Amino acid sequence: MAALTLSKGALVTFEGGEGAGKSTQIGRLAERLVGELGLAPDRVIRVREPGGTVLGEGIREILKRPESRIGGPAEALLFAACRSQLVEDVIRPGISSGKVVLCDRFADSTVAYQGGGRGLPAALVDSVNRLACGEVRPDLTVLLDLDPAVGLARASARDSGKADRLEALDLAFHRRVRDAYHALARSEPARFLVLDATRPQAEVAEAIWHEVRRRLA
Ligand code: Z5A
Repeated sequence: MAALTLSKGALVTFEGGEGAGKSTQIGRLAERLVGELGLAPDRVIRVREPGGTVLGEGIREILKRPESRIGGPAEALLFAACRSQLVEDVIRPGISSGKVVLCDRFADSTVAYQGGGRGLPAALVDSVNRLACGEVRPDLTVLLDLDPAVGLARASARDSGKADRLEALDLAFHRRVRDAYHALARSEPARFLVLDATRPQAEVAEAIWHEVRRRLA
């Protein structure tokens, strides 16, 4: 298992279905990296996918809008365009300058949603991810795992019942996404930390902190 060290930068990605608690846990981890580990605030970067750049935020709006008509391959390419720009503008420079980059979704999301959910061929998904990420790979990926029915209900409660284009897809789609995440985690056990996202927020945060500290030590 590759150890993250404070002398060099690191990429920690958060994955899982809607409402799994990714944003919540990224916020908690960022606070502890600064407050407990003593990293300067500017050494911790938080980004989200799709988004994090002017291009990415623009495409995000199109991708989420319920009325957008986007086929599977176009969807994969749009997510890849966002990722490519984010890697170039923020992630690669961040890691090179010794920062800890906390990313809300990354290439595994395309494997899970466009591969598992939409059924695009794995080879196609791999090639767009390779184009978008280049040599950049997460040092640690936290997979927050929960039944999609529970996650969608959480997201819906948070957003007053409004569902975006992807959230509105049926439960079977979201179950395929979850299965794809499980397969990814099984194929790279050293990179993935899989946590039961139905546990209380504080317990999930503690498990993440334990793993991050162990790797940063
Ligand atoms: N997508 C894709 O298809 N392909 C790709 O390559 C990429 C993305 C990169 C992005 O949506 C969509 O794009 C996403 C996948 C797709 N779509 N779908 N469907 P997004 O960025 O808007 O949202 P998201 O990434 O799906 O996350 P989210 O719904 O915002 O949820 P979250 O960040 O994981 O959860 P949260 O906001 O931290 O928590 C949700 C609520 O649950 C909130 O009220 C919390 O207080 C509560 N919560 C959090 N933790 C707990 C625990 N432990 N117990 C109880 N309640 C909790």
